[in-house]
Amino acid sequence: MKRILTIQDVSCLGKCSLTVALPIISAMGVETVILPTAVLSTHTMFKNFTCKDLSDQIVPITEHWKSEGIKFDAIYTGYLGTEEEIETVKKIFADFKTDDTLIFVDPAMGDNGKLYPAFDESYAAKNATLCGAADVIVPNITEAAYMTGAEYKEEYDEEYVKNLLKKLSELGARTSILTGVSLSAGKTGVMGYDKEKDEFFNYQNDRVDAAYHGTGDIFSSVAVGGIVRGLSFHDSMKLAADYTADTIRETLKNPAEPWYGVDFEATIPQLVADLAEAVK
Ligand code: PXL
Repeated sequence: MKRILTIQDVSCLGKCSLTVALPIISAMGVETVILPTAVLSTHTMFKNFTCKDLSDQIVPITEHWKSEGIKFDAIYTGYLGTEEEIETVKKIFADFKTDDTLIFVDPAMGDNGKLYPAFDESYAAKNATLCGAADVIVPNITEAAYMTGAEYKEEYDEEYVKNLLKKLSELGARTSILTGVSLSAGKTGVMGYDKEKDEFFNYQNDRVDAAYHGTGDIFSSVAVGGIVRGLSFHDSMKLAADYTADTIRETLKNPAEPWYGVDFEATIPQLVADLAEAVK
């Protein structure tokens, strides 16, 4: 069985970061090793959340794994609380990367043109260096603009997205994937760039007019799970984009839908079936 290490916080309630990565990647038939960087009562969109930083545990935990000779097929990072944590994570990449380890970075730090409350421009610059140590990065347009210094636009064309992807690729990763890219009315999806092949790829889906927290983490979990299960980047992005859109649609059917996250639990059986079909 393949094995992914994912490094993110535990937001105990909130349907994001590790509480979505662990169930989704496990359901995709991949062992999921977790490295919790902090424990929060909820994600940071709630008021008055508690937060216990666990960064002093990261080195002892990974040293133990090293002494056991543990290897990972991929290392997937999401929301990281501080710049120091990003530096520690870079060392983990250097310690555990082999020729067969995919480094997948989701620089989760903002949306809709703004950084999350905990972050500033210096944090965004540090996240850009983490992207430089990755094979695959999956920012949204907000995160990409902060990391590259490009202008953030709500309305844009394909040229803008291609330029942003090229700028992202200069950070260092071979494959850059922009999420939340809408290239025509009623559609939304992802666009990627493989700098070694100098090739763009694009997948657009019907747009669902609702925005929920945690959907970026859901997309990334499925994308990295799909790649590790042997899907091409393009097929993996398609699986992840379809699952995210279907999950939002499913959530909207629930009259008691929670505002803080999506009902991804309801769509896991379909994800498992779609993955089985895709890897045939
Ligand atoms: O979904 C990204 C995320 C993860 N973890 C925490 C967050 C957020 C987004 O706000 O607050 C703690």
